[in-house]
Amino acid sequence: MKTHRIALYPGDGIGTEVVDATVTVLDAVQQKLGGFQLAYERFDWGMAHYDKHGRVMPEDFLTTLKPFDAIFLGAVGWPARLPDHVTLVPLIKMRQSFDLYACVRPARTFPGVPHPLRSDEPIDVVVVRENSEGEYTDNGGFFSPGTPNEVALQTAVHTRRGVERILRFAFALARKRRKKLTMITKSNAQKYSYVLWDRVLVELAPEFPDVAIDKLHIDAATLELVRRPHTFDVIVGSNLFGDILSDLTGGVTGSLGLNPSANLNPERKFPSLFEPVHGSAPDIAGKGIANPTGAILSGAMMLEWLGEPKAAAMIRSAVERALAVGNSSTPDIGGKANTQQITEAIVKQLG
Ligand code: GGG
Repeated sequence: MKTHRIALYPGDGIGTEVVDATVTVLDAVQQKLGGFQLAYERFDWGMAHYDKHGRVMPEDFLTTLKPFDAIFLGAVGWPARLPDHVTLVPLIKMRQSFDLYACVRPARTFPGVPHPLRSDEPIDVVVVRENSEGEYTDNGGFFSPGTPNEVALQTAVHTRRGVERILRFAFALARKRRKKLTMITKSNAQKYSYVLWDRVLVELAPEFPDVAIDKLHIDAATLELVRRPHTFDVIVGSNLFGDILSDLTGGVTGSLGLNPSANLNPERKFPSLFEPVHGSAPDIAGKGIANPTGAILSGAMMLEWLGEPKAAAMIRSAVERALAVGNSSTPDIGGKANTQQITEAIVKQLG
C-alpha cells in the first residue's frame, strides 16, 4: 500500500482548528477508500514555537521538511504579538527555497452558499499566482531609519525564466478547463517588469492557439471581477497581484473560508505545499467557528497531487453536498454551525 508522508504545519490562530478538521476528513477518506495511507508528522511552529524559543520556526526547518511528500499548512500570523512580516517568513521561505512557483487558487460558487453579487451566474475561476519572485523577493532596505529623511526601498524581481514558466503553467491549466486565460499586470505604469510579462505572453501564445487570451491591468481586473466574475476562467498574475485577486475571488464567491490553494513545484523536486487561502483570523481563533472548507478542499488538492484523484473527488463532492444542505454552514457563509458540525457533515457525505 502506498504511504504518503505529510508534514502538518498548523501554525497560528484558526490554523490549528482547520488543520484538525482536515485531518479528520482525510482519515475518513483513507479508511473508506483504502489503497493508500497518510503518515502525518506535526510541527508546532509559529507562535507556540516563538513562546518557547524566541523564533517562529527552527533554523533548519527546510531540511526537516524536504523529505516529506507534501506539506499541509493552516495559517500564520498573530499581529497583536508579532509583526506579520516576521510570522510570514517561513511561508515565503518554503515557497522560494522549494521553488513552489505555481500557486493555484481556485474559487467557485456553491449551491446553498450565498454570495454578495446580484447575478446568479455560477462563478468558477482559478487564480494562478507567480509564487517565487516578483514583489515578494527579499530585496531592499532602509536608509536613515527612524529619521525624517528615512527612505525605504523594495525592488521587485521579474525574471524571464520566472515569467515564462508561470505563463506556460497557466496556459496548460486553461487548456484543461474552459480555454480562457486572462493575464493581469500594470504595464501601463510599471514599464519594465510588466512589459516583460506582456512580451513573454505574446511569445508563448502561438504554442497555445486553442486558448483565448485577454489582458487586464490590475485596477480594471478588480472592477471586472466584481462586475462579471462568471466570464473569467484562468487568471494569471504576479506574486502580489495573485495574492490580492485571490482574496477578491474568495469574496465574490461567498467567503475566503471556502478557498483552497496549492503551492506547487511542478517538477516535483521538492514537496509541494497546500493551505487554505485565508489567514489566522485571531478575532475568531479558539471559538470553534472557523470555516474549515478551504482547508479541507486544500486537502483534496493535495490528494490529487499525490496521485489519489478518486479520494480528491470524493472530498469535493462531499463538501458540495454538505454545503447544499445549508444547516451545516458556518457563520462566515450565513449559517450557525461550528467547525466540528460542518466537518461531521462533510464526513457523513463521504458516503
Ligand atoms: N493560509 C496561509 C496564511 O496564513 N496566509 C496568510 C497570508 O497573509 N499569506 C500571505 C501570502 O499568501 O503570501
